[in-house]
Amino acid sequence: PSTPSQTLFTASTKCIIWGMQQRAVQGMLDFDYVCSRKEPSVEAMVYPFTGDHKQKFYWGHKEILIPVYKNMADAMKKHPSADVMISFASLRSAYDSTVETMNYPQIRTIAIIAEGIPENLTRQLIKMADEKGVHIIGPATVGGVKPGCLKIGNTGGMLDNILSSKLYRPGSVAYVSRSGGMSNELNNIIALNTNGVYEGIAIGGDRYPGTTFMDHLIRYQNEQDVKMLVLLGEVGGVEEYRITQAIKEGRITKPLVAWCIGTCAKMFTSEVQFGHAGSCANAEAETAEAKNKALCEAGAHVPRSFDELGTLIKEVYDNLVADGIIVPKPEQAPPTVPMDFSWARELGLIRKPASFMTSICDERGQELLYAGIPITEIFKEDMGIGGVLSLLWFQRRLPKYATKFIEMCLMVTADHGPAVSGAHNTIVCARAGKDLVSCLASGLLTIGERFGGALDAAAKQFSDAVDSGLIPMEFVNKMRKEGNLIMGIGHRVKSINNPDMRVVILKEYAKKTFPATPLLNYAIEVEKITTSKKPNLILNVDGFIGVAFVDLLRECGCFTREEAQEYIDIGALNGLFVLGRSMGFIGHFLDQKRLKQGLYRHPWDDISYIMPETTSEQQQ
Ligand code: Q5B
Repeated sequence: PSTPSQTLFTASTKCIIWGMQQRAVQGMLDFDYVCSRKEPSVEAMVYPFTGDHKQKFYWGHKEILIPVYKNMADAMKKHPSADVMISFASLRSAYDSTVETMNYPQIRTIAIIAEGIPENLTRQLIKMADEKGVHIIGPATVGGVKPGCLKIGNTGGMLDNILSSKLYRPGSVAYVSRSGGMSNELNNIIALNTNGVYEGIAIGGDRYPGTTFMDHLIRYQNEQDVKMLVLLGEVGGVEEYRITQAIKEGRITKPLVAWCIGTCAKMFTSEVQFGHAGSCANAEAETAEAKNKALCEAGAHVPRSFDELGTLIKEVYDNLVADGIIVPKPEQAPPTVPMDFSWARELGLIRKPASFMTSICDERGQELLYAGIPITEIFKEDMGIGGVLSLLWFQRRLPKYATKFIEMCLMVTADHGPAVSGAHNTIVCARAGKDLVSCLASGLLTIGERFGGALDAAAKQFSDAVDSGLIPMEFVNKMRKEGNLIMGIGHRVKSINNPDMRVVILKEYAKKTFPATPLLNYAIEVEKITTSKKPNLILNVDGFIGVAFVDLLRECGCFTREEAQEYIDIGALNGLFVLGRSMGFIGHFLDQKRLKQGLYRHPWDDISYIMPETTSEQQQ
């Protein structure tokens, strides 16, 4: 870069973030806040895949909005004071977006996080950046940190790490490393052994980093408040020799503690490629050992092993303190940043009563669970709709005969022609041009005690009668005396002369498979009495399912008497008709649409218009 000694970041540095990286942005804002920055370092975000909008973040306790722009041009125009771009672009888009960024002279520093950008493209970016005097940090880096000023993206980890490494206020030690992970190690080592980090940059693991060790060390050399330097190099490349040269030529005069990692490479018989693209020694001079030796000979403080790095840093630091070059400042507690709720809960620091409780389905884990049973098992066991319903409605596996009965109920109630209330409503609604959900809802809303929704009331009336010891005749008389219809009795078209085959099928099955059917037997006795009065006062489909289901709940052995009663009381049984008939209503909706039926208007001749009688005065 044309101005290598430039200070990159100050306490008023403003950045633009490329990419929808909310966590990284929140981390930067928390860092800013804990550093007592006056304003957030993040001005705006650029994300080409959504329209312009705002994202909500925390600034300490407060909530703030940060604008997101679809176009970089808009972000630059609206935020002319931003001079840092932190690019989370993928390795595929990083080149283009960095070239675009360099078209805006306001941007002086670009951090490129992406790993795996082709080397020829990176070299082109470096050339362009050199021509324009732009500093590139990366690619393949976490970025860097300057306490009190700026944290690039995820550098330094979470807030607890920032606090423990004292990155919220500047120290006197500036470092440069390749790796982001190792830079965090350095943050810790430096915090433990000195008055802290002044600035730390991870130049990235690629063979061609945008800026080099030298670029940053020379900057640090020129920063008055930097009193000592730390270099964490790596096996591979010859960059460290430029530093030895600079020390020898007196361009680097501040004490430098240096170590190149990768000395273990000599333990392998073949060439070793470490994690970074650039960390492979192609010649003896590129080995970590050779570079450590050269650094030591040039006058850098080089430990015998990485383990001794901290001790040596402390030794050099203590000497600077003893010489009065560093005067440690009294520590001041940083402002507290509220901990994120989810993190605090993960750490077990807080608890909060949940607003909702649920006990039937859990979708959070690897597999969807219905009442604790993984969905794969449900299919493996071929539990069917009846099995699923038994889990979701009754929270337990019911025996096969019971789940089959549930399925039979759904099958027989699926439809009963276009003339019934619900289907009629669905049809009229469909012909008014409404959508599936509206038409279905319109049909479902007719379900009630007269039509299709008499199951629960039938279950209750009949079971109460049996439980209170009324014989069928007493029950019928009592209901008549009270002026109440018996729920589940009576049908508009079915009668003893025109039996409802749905009921016949279900009755046969229940009698054959249920352990006992006391309530059904009772209802059949009631039916004998009511049909003797009128042939259509049969035990209808609602009534049959209602009473048979009480028998199932009470006799199958899966429920206590109280549990069985609870399902009757909370009104579970109408659900069977609602679910079953939804199939039919949807069928009617599709049918009307398919038949291209127009808007329905009921004919006048089928409506009896009865106006209130008017007096002669009113007529005048
Ligand atoms: N009477 C179902 O009435 C209907 C009596 C009764 C004692 C009774 C009526 C009723 C109870 C509710 C019920 C579910 C309205 C029906 C269904 C699904 C469906 C529908 C489909 C499908 C029929 C004539 C005489 C009067 C009444 C007496 C009538 N019901 N007495 N207990 N329950 N039942 N709903 O034919 O002395 O002459 O004045 O409300 O179970 O919805 O296919 O259509 O799948 O879609 O109009 O099957 O029974 O009889 O009201 O003219 O009464 O019988 O007191 O006596 P009707 P009404 P009286 S299944």
